[in-house]
Amino acid sequence: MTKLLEGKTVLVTGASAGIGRAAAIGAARHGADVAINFSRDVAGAESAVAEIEKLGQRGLAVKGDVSDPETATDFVARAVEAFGKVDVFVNNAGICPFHAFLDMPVETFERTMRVNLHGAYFMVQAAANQMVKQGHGGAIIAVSSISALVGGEYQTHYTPTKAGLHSLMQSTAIALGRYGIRCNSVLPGTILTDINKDDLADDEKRRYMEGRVPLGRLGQPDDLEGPIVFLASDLARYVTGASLLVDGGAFVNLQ
Ligand code: NAD
Ligand code: RM4
Repeated sequence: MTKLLEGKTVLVTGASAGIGRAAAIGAARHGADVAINFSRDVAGAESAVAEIEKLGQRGLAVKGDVSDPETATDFVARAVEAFGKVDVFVNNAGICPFHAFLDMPVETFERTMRVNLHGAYFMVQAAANQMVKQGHGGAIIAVSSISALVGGEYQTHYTPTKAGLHSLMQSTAIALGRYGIRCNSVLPGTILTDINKDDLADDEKRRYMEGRVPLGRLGQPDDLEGPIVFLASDLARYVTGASLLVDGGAFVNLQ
């Protein structure tokens, strides 16, 4: 296999499980040293680092809640201390506490904004400052969502954060282009992870969601590995400000 990220240092937020974990392990499979941020799941973080090391790469887990801006500067500083640089930053951490619109609790709305959008803003800023200081460019990838483009009845707090991430990558692509830093997003469809386990425990909803996908199945976390590694790699050297749907065709499936 051609290794696409040989010699690079990759940082991924929220990588103890799900898509973030798949991205971190995928980066290691492609020759990168990988630092992961995690919030609470120590066992998940340790096992992700063990997988990275099993692939012959260096791994590091740094604990921190991304809703606190200091987590961002700490994560980047710890990664630089361990690996000397940051080449790729993947903003993945996110929450989606499904809830109806009319009685959305203020704290659920605010927490979702703070984790998904404010957290991303300060993480991307900290990673970009480090890349600018290094002077050899870099790649930033946000895990946005198909939900940046379409709505969800129980996601009125969540979809604006995903549209916000998509927009953040467009604006940072402009702000950081002169430094050779590329900014793109992936827009996953419905991927089977902890974030939607309860929501998809409803058989009728799960069948409906599966039925919307032309490729005939819901996604798995490692379906995101290739698209994220591609955008991180030099194969995507002239790609910035772009977004890549990774949804089995769900978005285009009108009729
Ligand atoms: P997941 O619940 O397995 O992963 C979310 C990760 O974020 C977990 O590791 C969690 O610990 C971490 N996290 C949550 N709050 C955090 C905080 N405050 N600080 C640090 N880490 C925190 O679910 P997932 O599906 O892998 O989600 C990853 C990303 O993918 C999210 O941003 C989500 O919006 C996005 N996404 C998921 C789907 C899907 O269908 N699963 C679709 C589109 C986009
Ligand atoms: C995604 C999309 C999926 C949902 C997850 C939580 O953005 O809306 O359908 O399961 O979020």
